[in-house]
Amino acid sequence: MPQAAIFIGSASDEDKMRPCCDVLNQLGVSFIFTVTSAHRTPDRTEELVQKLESDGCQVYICAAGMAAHLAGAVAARTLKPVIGVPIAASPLGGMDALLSTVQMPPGFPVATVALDKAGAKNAAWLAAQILALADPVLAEKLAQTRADFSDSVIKSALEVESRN
Ligand code: RP5
Repeated sequence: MPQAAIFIGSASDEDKMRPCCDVLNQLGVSFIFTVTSAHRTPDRTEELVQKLESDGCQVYICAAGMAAHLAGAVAARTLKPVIGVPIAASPLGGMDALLSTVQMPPGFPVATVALDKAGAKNAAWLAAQILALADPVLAEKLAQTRADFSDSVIKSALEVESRN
């Protein structure tokens, strides 16, 4: 049973979302990573959510570009948390996907993170934080990772200062 699902609207989104898989793998969170489109494969999107709901998936991460309706389409079909990653895939530089993802009507929230790879990573962290509410081992891994981030800043500070 995957704990999380990552959907991308097109194979062209894959490179930008691989960092999401990397973070989940690093934290030991099980997931499926697949392509489905709100517009091109609406039936597949519906079937995937139905199957994952019955398999016990706890959180969805949806990444799409342009008129990005994938996260919203999933949010309409589940009560589990849905995290949206807007992808910059058009001459509008991702503003189209950002607004399409974030501006959900009341009652159907999509927790929208940053665009592209930064958002991909934070989508994974946020999904892990949600799962950690009921998983003390994962919560400890997250705490350790925060400590590692802190250590790396201190190390960088010492290196920069040593060059003064
Ligand atoms: C969206 O349209 C996808 O998520 C992708 O970001 C964008 C372009 O898709 P392709 O034309 O590259 O398949 O649905």
